[in-house]
Amino acid sequence: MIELYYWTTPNGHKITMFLEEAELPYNVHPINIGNGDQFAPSFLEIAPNNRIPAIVDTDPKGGGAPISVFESGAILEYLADKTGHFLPAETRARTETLQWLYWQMGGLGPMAGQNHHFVQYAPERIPYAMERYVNETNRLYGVLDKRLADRGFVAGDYSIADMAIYPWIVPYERQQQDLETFPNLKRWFHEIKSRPAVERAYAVADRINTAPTVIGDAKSVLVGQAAS
Ligand SMILES: N[C@@H](CCC(=O)N[C@@H](CS)C(=O)NCC(=O)O)C(=O)O
Repeated sequence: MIELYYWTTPNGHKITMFLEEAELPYNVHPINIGNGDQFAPSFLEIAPNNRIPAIVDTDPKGGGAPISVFESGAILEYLADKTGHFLPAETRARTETLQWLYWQMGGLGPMAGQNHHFVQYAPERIPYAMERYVNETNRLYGVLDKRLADRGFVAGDYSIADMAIYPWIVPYERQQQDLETFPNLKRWFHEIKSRPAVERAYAVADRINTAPTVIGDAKSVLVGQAAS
């Protein structure tokens, strides 16, 4: 069984997308990051970075003690290796998939995250920061659009790279991006959106929380964290 420590945010959706697609049984443990659940000692034991998502696999491949994993990219890679799905074994295909997974982890995720921060949540309007992250998000959308010009998915068949990227495109309007200017990305986006497993993954989120996470008192939990 996979124990999933989760909240209804893009990095959380990546993992429900995988679990639903692979039809792996899992239990959801909601970690309400707006309430500060990510600082509970029991959560920090498996996710020392006080961020969701994290998993505990109580039945790891090869047996033995449960394995816990944090960082969404590492979780997707772990689950792909466990199931043998959505990450090819052959070296070239695997490398191609992983480089797009890490493109999301090191590029699109952090840049779009800063875009969300400065465009939607910052207590003051800082045009330089807003422009920088909206432009960088736009550049990354352009890279993805070009990549998708002559292929159905970012790396071969539907893979953990697509699962990592998709939830960060869902809020494209709030990121001040226009999908009409990225026709290949738009086609890919709607194709993934209509996958039954993706619909099920987002339905899981709707059962747990439909409110925006970064509102009211949650802002003082989520913004301005320093080492403790
Ligand atoms: N690189 C991490 C980022 C995880 C992350 O930023 N999670 C956010 C929600 S999407 C979170 O838990 N935030 C809690 C906080 O800021 O305290 C991953 O991909 O797992």
